[in-house]
Amino acid sequence: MPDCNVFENSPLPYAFDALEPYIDAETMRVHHNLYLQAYTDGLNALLRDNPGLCGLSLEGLLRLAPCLPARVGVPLSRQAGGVYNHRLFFESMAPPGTGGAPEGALGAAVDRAFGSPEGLRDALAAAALSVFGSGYAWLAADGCGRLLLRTTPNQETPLPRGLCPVLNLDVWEHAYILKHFNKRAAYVADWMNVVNWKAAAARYAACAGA
Ligand code: MN3
Repeated sequence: MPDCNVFENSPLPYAFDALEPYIDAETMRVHHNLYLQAYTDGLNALLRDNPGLCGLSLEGLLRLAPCLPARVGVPLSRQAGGVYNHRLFFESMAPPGTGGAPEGALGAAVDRAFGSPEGLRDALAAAALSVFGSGYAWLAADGCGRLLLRTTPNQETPLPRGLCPVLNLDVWEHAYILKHFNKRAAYVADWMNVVNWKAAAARYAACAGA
């Protein structure tokens, strides 16, 4: 049997309480240590049962999943999606005052697509509020480097649609219920204070092949 990737629960790039007062420490601890860990364990179990999938990257697994029989493809897209989406979500945030603003090539693309950073924030918030039930709002780049917003249900990603994710916003209730209860709009407004625009700019540059 070939060696198989064993995915590890990558540590948060900041302390659990680093996003206070906007995102509380207990939410971050539960979200990382329980939710992302569970998806990581689920993905590893799936790879053990399907050694033919071993050796692929997370992105490679997610692009392949829709092409597989549903018996394997559906659980694979859920578990690999849960790992990919949470890693990106945690990397999409930074302690208040440290995330910068949309600048450089990202800033120019934001202005072209949304008019201004405020226009992007408003449109992203509206997208996040439009998700019914569990899912994500995404800022992504198409093959021409244009920015667009998408939403996905559950743990789906825009990768099989050929889009390159720049940042994502987790609107599953577990992302905010401990602090914001059922007030998703309050959570989204708080979240805008901890966006890591520097990481988004680096990701956008990678998407554009710059
Ligand atoms: Mn989550």
